[in-house]
Amino acid sequence: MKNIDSIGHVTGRSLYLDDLPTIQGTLFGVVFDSPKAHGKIKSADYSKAEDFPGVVRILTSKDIPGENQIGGIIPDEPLFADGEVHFMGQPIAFILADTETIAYKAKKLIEMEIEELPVITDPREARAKDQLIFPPRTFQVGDPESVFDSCDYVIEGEADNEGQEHLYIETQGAYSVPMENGHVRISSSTQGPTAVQRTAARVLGVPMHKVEVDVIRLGGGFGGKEDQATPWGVMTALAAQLTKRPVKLAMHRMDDMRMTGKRHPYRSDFKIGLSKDLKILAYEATFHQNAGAAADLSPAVMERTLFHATNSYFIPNVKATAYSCRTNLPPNTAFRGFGGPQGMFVIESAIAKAAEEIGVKPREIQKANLLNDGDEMPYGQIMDQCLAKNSWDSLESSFDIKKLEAEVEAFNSENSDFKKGIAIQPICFGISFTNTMMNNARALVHVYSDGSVGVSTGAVEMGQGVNTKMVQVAADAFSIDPSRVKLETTNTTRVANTSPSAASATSDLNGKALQIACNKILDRLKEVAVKKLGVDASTIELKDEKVISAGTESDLDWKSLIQEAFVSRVSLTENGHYSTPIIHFDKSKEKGHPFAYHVYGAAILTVTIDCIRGRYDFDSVKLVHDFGKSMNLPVDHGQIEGGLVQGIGWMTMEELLYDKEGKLMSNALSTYKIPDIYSVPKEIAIKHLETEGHEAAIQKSKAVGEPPLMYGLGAYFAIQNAVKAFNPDYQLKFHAPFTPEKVLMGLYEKVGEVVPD
Ligand code: LUZ
Ligand code: MOS
Repeated sequence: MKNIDSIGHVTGRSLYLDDLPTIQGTLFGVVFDSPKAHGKIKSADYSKAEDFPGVVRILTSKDIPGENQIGGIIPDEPLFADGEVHFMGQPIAFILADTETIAYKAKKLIEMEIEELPVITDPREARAKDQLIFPPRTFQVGDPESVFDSCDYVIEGEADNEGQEHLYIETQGAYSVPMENGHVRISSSTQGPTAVQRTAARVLGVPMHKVEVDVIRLGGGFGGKEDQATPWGVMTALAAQLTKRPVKLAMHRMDDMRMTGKRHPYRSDFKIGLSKDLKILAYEATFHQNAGAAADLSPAVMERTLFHATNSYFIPNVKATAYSCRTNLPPNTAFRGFGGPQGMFVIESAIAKAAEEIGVKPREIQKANLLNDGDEMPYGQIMDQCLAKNSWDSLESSFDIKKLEAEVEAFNSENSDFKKGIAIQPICFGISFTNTMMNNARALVHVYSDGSVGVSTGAVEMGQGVNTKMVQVAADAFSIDPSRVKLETTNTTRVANTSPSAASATSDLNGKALQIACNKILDRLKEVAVKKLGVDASTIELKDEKVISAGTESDLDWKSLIQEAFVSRVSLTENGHYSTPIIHFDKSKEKGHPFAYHVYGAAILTVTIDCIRGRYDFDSVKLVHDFGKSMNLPVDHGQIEGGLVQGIGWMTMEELLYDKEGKLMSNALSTYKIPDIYSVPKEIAIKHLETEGHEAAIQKSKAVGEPPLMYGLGAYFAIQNAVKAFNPDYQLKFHAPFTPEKVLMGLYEKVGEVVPD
């Protein structure tokens, strides 16, 4: 089935927040944000701005009737800074004016004196100064410390990664409309409508039922709107409540980039011990997560780093410790992979360094340590239906790795100005919110008397195609044409208490809830048919819009059956609730079974570097991916291609830079470069791992949102491999992204020379 949004998207007819018709009297909001990364607000003078013609009101922390608190996991983040500022871009005030232009002009008239305090941007420095957001956590199995002594090889090192800007095409925004009796209706570009609702209620000082949040669709989220769409929804709701006028905020790109958090940079240490036959016997990792100035989702992100610290490998002795470090950057947040990629980068770096020192190829170590059924992960889950080896074997048999390597070597021996590099990247990603409680969803289904169907779920469409999958689920359950099914907006009054659309779990959770709702209606419809036709209940089925009884088509079709049910006063509405079975996790022991299942795969990445200029092109990425039984291959391929390219971007060209004062230097599309059509791999070959799929996956079609991003990790190692082919003096370094500048430095680095990082 085609993505139901494809025509709308290419013709520009799909509606986004900024396309909503503006109601007469709407005010436009612009955020006044901190110009300093850390300091005390000594004085604030809004009078000139307030007097500017067209300015209606300026809101600050003093105007908040409820709590000035938006922290979701830890209550440590004010909506508006009060007394102190902790990062550049922190909201301090909200200017409301008749037009956005006026609000921007007034912003310049605000006078503020800030006494500067020391700024920390580096997580190691933060840890040294005891600036932790919450206490560190350790996942451990066995005892690596006692095992290192008996290892044939022990290798230590550091591996660092920088952040990543989400760069959703649609920037953050919200449009709030005051309703009667103090109710407010928020249209939000959020992955988490309930988070917006809950937080707005808290800040406005009203019960949640007075806040309705509606989401049509998002022009991309990637995690950036899991938590950080909330402040804008709340600010506009507050403003609507106080002014009794509709209030809109549609952020400009540079405001968005400056004020919002990104993927977490990490600074990490590793120690890996191997036997002569390349078995990894022990692994230690210490992660320093750059959380930014407040917790946001950092506790959960850090947890997922620990869960994925060993990627697809079985290691009997592991100790992984993580520190969430408070710095004066915007609070970093969810980003596709959610800390998993950061953890996986470190083990892959450790393997690359070990391979170099032992004198083998990284793939030999990777292959020798792949997970098997029955292996215990450091967090206690015993692997079953494990496909790490199957993926690798399928990669080897589908794409001749040795031949590809030989081609790279042949190219490198014949060329001096260009070199090729190759890397293999296996992945293993756990599916479920790591916070067990969040793994539930609901769906509301109406069958209208004309046989058309309206479906509401907690799923937010953000380009990933979840609405298309939901249409498929409902159409399949009823065996009706998909054109009869309409996906409604995501709305907190129709589906309440939702988890955000995140963790790759949205189709599974909401799809299963939807199946439950549809099946309840279906059961009632069958009873109606049995009565009407006077046949045996056990032989009734609905197929292709026909009622089949004992294998023969009856006179009843979908429409007449619905009519019959309607006149018989049978309910045509149902609610479905699904919560993932089996999963559990005990934080006091750091053990359990947190994931419903894992998604596997393996990729071969080949790159050509230009040894005069330092630039590079990816020739091809060939991969084997575990889709389960994909329910929509075009949609799933879209996720593979997009995720892969986003992962390569993070590892290569996307360079997020803050200066020592905590100011974002790469603050616009002119200075922050993401992959475009010219820089994507010239070939992306996707092979499906043939499997039965997993029961916990919707229609056995496994989660596909985040896992493919991690194929991109291989980009770093492929480039490094090419640099080494040109310059044998080059010393392996693990500090992503591997920008063209760094490639150039690496190409010409000499033994003993210290190259600035
Ligand atoms: N969000 C969250 C996520 O709250 N918990 C998770 O485990 C998660 N995983 C991936 C992406 N978002
Ligand atoms: Mo996410 S990182 O919003 O699944």
